[in-house]
Amino acid sequence: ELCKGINGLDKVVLRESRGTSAEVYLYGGQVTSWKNDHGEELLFVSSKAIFKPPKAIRGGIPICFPQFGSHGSLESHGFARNRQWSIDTDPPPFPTNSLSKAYVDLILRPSEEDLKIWAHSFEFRLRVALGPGGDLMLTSRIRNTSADGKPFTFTFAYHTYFSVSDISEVRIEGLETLDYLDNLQNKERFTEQGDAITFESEVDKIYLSTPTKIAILDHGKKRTFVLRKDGLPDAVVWNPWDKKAKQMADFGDDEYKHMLCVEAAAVEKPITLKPGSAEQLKDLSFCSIFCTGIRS
Ligand code: TA6
Repeated sequence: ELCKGINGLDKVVLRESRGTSAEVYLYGGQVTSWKNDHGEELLFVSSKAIFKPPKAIRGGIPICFPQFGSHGSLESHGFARNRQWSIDTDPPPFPTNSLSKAYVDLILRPSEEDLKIWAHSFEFRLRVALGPGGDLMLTSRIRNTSADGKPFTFTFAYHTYFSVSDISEVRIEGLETLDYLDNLQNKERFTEQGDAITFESEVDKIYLSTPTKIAILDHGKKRTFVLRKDGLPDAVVWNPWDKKAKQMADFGDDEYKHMLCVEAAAVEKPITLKPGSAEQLKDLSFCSIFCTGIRS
């Protein structure tokens, strides 16, 4: 269902028979809402988010492409998150989404202006689907459509903002003992010690070669998010904490307590795509998030 969202921007609303729903803005190809069958919102969007180009929407799931963060010469997190995407009304079958009836395919192709800042022709297909169990599934299929025969290289992330009760009540399982690059310490490499990850101050880390399954446990809301991913070896964990929160115009001063970004990503080893038959169609990434009552 295509309808008008904030500031008249186009959005697609997906509904699944058990009552779960999701909303995707064509601006940014950005998921901004995912609700469970009790109508509870599972993603965080700032009350100060600006739903207006050229600013990316603060919250939901921004798509970082063709660059994650400042890992390159483009604007931070690339340009896909502040471009207008279009709907493909005749999408191809995807093996990963065969179970889902509630889905939409959004397409992004570079404009003439985009080609001036990143000289590679591509087609980015983002499928957003609600699974039969209420899980949210995102699949990205990126094609190199260059006529010049040259490969291109990019970094990527699903910059997912989870809604949490209180950051002090949250822990992440699946990243302990892994290596990470710390964005707060010149992107230097460290090794995580000890148990599950908990939060007491600003965090901005890129965990490397992470497992395909990561769990985010929220004791306050008695909820667990299980993130599964494929084709995306890294996992970024970010919370701006109080000082950074105050510096962001589109983020409330206390909102850091109620959000946590855990992002399926490919940062350390950029992905290279060749044009031409065999490599042209490549399922880049799959990310699904499932939310349940907390494990005992
Ligand atoms: O994913 C973490 C990060 O790269 C942080 O460094 C932080 O700045 C955040 O993303 C938000 O970036 P943005 O450009 O949306 O303000």
